[in-house]
Amino acid sequence: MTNILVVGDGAIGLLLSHFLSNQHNVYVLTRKATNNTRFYSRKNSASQKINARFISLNQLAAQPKFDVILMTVKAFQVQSAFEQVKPYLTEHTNIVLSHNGMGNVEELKSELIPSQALYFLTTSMAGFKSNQYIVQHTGEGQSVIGGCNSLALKNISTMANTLKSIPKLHATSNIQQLRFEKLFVNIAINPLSALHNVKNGQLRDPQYNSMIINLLTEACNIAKAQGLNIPLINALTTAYNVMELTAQNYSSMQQDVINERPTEITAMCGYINEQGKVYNIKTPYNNQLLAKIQAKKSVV
Ligand code: KPL
Repeated sequence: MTNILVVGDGAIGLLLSHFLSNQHNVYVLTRKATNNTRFYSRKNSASQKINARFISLNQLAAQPKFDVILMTVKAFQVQSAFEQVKPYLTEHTNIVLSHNGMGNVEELKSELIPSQALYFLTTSMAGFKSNQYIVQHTGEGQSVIGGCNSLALKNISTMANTLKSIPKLHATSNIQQLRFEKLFVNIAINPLSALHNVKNGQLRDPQYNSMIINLLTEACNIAKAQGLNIPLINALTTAYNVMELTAQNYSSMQQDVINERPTEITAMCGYINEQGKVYNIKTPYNNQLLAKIQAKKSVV
């Protein structure tokens, strides 16, 4: 059994904790009450208790050593959350990042020693918290894990095997491509669903087609400038598949905007805007959505 610390108890943190705790000792670092039971709920089946231990920061030192630390906080929270858990890393702790959008990998890489592997996990699994303690699993979706430093690239199959209780988990050898593919999905779905306050599936409506094509054309141009080959048709096919798979779900950005929480827009359209400046590529559609989401309250 592996000791896994999940940092963050948002919807994805709770879903992953539920699946991983079927096989491992899972601890979840939370800022909320630690003595309340959390539940996993799926469609019409009975809710199940999430079989993990919920702990606060001041309880970290009293726990056994962690083999894996899975960071499920949002892109803009990763650096500060990592500083909090850093004192509890062993020489061989594996770090797994999982968030929407780009950023953080280079920064974390420079904080780790060669015997600490760094991975990135993307997931299209969808869920939301119907209250602080219940996560509703609303959408099937693939999860893909890739190595971000030399040790992780070498050990990727072992890590994928350790995390195999996560449904539909695959390993990849090309992390940057993997992250870009997920970025495309998020750029196509998240800002539009938040601005129009619609479920992911409603974005298949023809009125959104040209905007989605324009957003993804710009993102493909940036990927190409970075040496990645992601044809527009592939990006569109994947995005529309995820809309289909998560049709009844609200995206994380829609939920953030509705609840007046900071969004991940700077790690999505903001990244395309920033890279556009680096490569001298125009990105007016991503810039437009970046500005519109930033105009909402509580945006980071
Ligand atoms: O990642 C997602 C999110 O809501 O943040 C999905 C469900 C894949 C849609 O972009």
